[in-house]
Amino acid sequence: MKYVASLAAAAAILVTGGVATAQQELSLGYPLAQDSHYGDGAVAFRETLERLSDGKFTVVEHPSSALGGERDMIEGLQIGSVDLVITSSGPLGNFAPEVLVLDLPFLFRDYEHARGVLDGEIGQEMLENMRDQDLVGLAWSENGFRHLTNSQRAVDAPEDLDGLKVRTMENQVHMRAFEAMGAAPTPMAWPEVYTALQQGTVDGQENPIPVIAAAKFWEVQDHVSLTGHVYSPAIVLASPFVIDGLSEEEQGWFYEAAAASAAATRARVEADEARGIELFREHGMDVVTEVDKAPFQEAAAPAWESFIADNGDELIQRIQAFE
Ligand code: EAX
Repeated sequence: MKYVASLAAAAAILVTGGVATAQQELSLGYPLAQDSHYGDGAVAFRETLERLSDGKFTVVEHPSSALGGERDMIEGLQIGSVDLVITSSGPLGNFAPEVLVLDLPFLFRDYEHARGVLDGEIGQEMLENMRDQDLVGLAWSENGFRHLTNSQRAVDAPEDLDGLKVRTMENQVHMRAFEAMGAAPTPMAWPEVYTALQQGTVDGQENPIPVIAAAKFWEVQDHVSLTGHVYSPAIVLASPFVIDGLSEEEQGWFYEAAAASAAATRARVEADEARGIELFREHGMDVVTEVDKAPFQEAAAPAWESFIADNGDELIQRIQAFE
């Protein structure tokens, strides 16, 4: 009922050439500032959808977690209080457990591998299956390979993580991996992270270069280690309340807008990565660029074992076999 009321409030009647068309204003939430890879993705989504639909659908951006944390926004899609979301896949496994495989540390070899799997059969199956969770997966987008930052010391081996309080996303696979690597993982929603780092509630956090830059973590963290311990997908999601009932052509506009969004986000991830290390150093951070990944991978192995015990390894094998 709430949705119907808000839709009615948001809908205006647009009269073009004597034909009355309902115009629909849609909310698009994302966790980062507008000047970020998600912001670039949001602009591309908005411009593409408005162009394809000839203004029938308009999009209002709500950056910087204005509509809540990532988990809150996903719940909002399910009940129809939020229309569109760009989010990391961090909390997504709590809704669609199948995607948890993507969170395994050191699963993806590089960007090409990750993008290929997500845009290919495996990723597309996952998007389709999200319908069962009252979510419409429009396209996989990108956050990037995650790296560790902290306030205490330069980290270049798992031993350096010993006892370090590291904020992780609300994701069981990530928590298990950090525990196995010797850290003390503390799950926390994104909107709380900056303050937790500032106040020393946690010593560190891990995120891709574009997120570290967008959040200006140099203000609260001294050390960065390019551990690249896990690839972090992002996703463009819509509420079934928006998509259901649209014609096939209209639905197609949303998928096309999401594809344009993912492309713009990935391009910005690449640009941010190219200038990230220099930017961090300019802001006084100590950056460990040469990290030997093998010992981290070995230390994180128990996270794989727990995952396989619960879910088997069929999907892992399909992903690893992807060329
Ligand atoms: O989506 O919570 C996180 O660490 C995410 O990577 C961040 O919100 C960007």
